[in-house]
Amino acid sequence: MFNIILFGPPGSGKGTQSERLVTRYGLKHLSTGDLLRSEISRKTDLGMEAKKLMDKGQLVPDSVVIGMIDAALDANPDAKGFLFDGFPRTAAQAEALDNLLAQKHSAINTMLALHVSEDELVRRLLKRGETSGRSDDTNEQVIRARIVEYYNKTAAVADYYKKFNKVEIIKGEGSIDSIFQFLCHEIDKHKPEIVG
Ligand code: B4P
Repeated sequence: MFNIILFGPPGSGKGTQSERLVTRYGLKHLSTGDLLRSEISRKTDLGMEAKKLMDKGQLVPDSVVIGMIDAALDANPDAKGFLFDGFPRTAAQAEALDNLLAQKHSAINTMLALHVSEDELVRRLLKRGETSGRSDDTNEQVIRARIVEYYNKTAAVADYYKKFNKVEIIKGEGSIDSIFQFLCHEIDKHKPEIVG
C-alpha cells in the first residue's frame, strides 16, 4: 500500500487537491471532515455531538475520529493505498494511525504539508461559506478559532512525522493547477513504492 497524509490548516486546499490526487493515483480518499459531515446530514447521535464542536471551530474527540478511520480502513481491504485528508489532527491520532496501519503491515509513506498565510485562509473559507452551506465557514470568529485549534493541537503532528523524515512542505498559494503539479512532483519521487 502507498499512503499519503495531505496536511495543512483549514482552508489550505486539502479537500480541493485530494479530489484530484485520488483520481491520478488511484488511492482511496479518507476525509474525516467528510465522514463527520455525512454523520451530521444523517442526523446520527455521533453527528449531532460532532456538530456542536464543529460549529464552535473545535476538534471532535480523538476516540471518535480514530474509530471512524479504523472502520474505513477495514471497509477497504483491497485499496492500493489511502490519502488521509484532515487526519491525523493531533499527536494521539497520529500514533493511532501508525498502529492501525502497522496491523495491516503498512505505514505512512509521505506527508505533504500545504503552507498558506492566515489572511488567505480566512479569505478562502469566508468565500466558500457564501455557497457551501457549511455553518463553520460563515463566521469569521469560528474560522479564526479553527486556525487557533490548528496551531495549538495540529501543527505538532508535522513534527511527529519529521522525526521519520517523511514531511515535504508545499507552497499552498497560487493556482490550484500549479499546486497540484508540485504535489504530484513530490509523490512521483516515490514511484517505485506506488507501483510496487
Ligand atoms: P475539514 O473538513 O477537514 O475542513 P477544512 O479544515 O476546512 O479544510 P478543507 O479541506 O475542507 O478545505 P480546503 O482547504 O480544501 O474539517 C472541518 C471540521 O471537522 C474541523 O474544524 C473539525 O471540527 C472537524 N474534524 C475534521 N477532521 C477531524 C479530526 N481528524 N479530528 C478532530 N476533528 C476533526 O479548501 C478551502 C477553500 O479554499 C475552498 O473553497 C477551495 O475552493 C479554496 N481553495 C483551495 N485551493 C485554493 C487555491 N489554490 N486558491 C484559491 N482558493 C483555493
